Amino acid sequence: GWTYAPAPESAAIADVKDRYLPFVDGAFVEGRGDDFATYNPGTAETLATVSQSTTDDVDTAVAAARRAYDEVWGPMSGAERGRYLFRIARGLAERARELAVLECLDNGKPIRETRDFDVPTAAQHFFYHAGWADKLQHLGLGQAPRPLGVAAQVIPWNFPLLMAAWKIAPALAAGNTVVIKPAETTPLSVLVLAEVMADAGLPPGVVNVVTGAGDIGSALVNHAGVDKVAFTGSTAVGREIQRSLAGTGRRLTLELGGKGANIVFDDAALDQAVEGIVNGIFFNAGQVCCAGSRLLVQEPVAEELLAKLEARAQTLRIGDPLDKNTDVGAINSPTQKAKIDELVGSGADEGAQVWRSSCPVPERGWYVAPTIITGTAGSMRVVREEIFGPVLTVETFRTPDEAVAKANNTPYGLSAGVWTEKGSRAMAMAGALKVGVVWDNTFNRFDPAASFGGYGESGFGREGGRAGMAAYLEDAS
Ligand code: TXE
Repeated sequence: GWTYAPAPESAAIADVKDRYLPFVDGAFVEGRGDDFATYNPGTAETLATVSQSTTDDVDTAVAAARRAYDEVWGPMSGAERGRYLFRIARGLAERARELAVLECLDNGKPIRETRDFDVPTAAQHFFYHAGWADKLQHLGLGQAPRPLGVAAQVIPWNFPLLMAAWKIAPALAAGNTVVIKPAETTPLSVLVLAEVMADAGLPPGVVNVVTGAGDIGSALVNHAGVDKVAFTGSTAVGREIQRSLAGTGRRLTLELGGKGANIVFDDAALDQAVEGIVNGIFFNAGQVCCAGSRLLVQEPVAEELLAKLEARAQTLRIGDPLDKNTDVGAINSPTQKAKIDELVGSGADEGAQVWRSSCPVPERGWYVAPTIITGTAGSMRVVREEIFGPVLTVETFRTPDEAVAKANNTPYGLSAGVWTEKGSRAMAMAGALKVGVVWDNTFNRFDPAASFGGYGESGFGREGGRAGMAAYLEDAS
């Protein structure tokens, strides 16, 4: 079984190297572009420099992935592929402490989260998908399911290691090879994952990691040598990718933004709901696609719930992500912080009331204190747009139908939470909400066996579970 690594201490900062290289065809090689810096959001200082890939490097990586697919990984038996995945999972577990520190420093999220969630869940994804590799033909995914070929994967900065595991593990289990591009602000943990994969003996070219920003992401997803594209990121970029891939015959899955509703009925266990709401919007400082960013509360309990919620939010400690006592860490980049501040400002300008925790916030680094916005109207930007920060909007409702109407009144459709002691009501709500995942009396629970994905502008395709495997197979449905 999995045991958590001992709590990391700041001394582990020594694990961070000065400079990182892309991983292509089984080796860490210089990119042909200029170096770029990645920052520690907790202090706003440079954390490391990274050698940048060019479009030529993307060509090299795709060619390596193609060769590895044709010659090694495609022909390999599922059982053998599974053994590599198990080795990668164990390698992640062995380096859990180092990865937790690195992820904390590069992303800005609290060490408690990277230690207890990001890193163990990434390892779980490899363990889970390792088990699929030799069983595909038994599970109704076609007679002898065929992989798609070379998968191009572009991932965001909010769960760098976990998103990489989430994408790479099913691709490899199904027999595909991979070229992946991490986000430009958080490339480090994915490059350490490449080291773990190399140490596991993964044949050269099976997984390649290219580095850089959107231009390299675009070159990768539009590369003619790619058979499948998996993207997680903003709705705007997802739309652009879908447009540019139209008519190419390349398979595409998109996991985009969200505006999840957390719906609290008057019969809910309110203290438990408060914990779920706090987790739903302040976990990873709200930089979560499935965040519960809109609280919908039934009128009779609205006042009581809000008082409890503000009192609880006031107890959250904001600050140094490496401190084990920190609840809310830093925002990943100054751009994201500016976006959050601008949206909260728009709420105030449009007449909403903004409550903010008075917990002191460090002077250096990019922080936003937990924020709750009341007195909102459905037309306000704070209610309609994805804020992607520790900012909760509050609306009230009278009837279940009104709750459903308000929850569904968004172009997104990724997640929702329902808080009620009445099972029949929870089931009815789950059926009526147009979202990919509904949590009942809990929030932000993930399991590699459960498929995850959205409706509408939250994208299409599922990741995890059987549906996630099908997304990497030719004749599966
Ligand atoms: O996302 P981008 P950004 C939302 C969230 C956030 C906003 C902007 O609301 O505030 O998007 O974030 C790569 N072709 N989400 O600007 O640009 C890019 O290099 C191919 C929600 O950081 O979409 C990075 O690797 N790739 C989301 C990745 O796409 C391109 C998580 C994501 O960056 C590209 C992230 C292009 N044209 C943001 N342009 C979620 N679903 O959780 C950029 N990239």
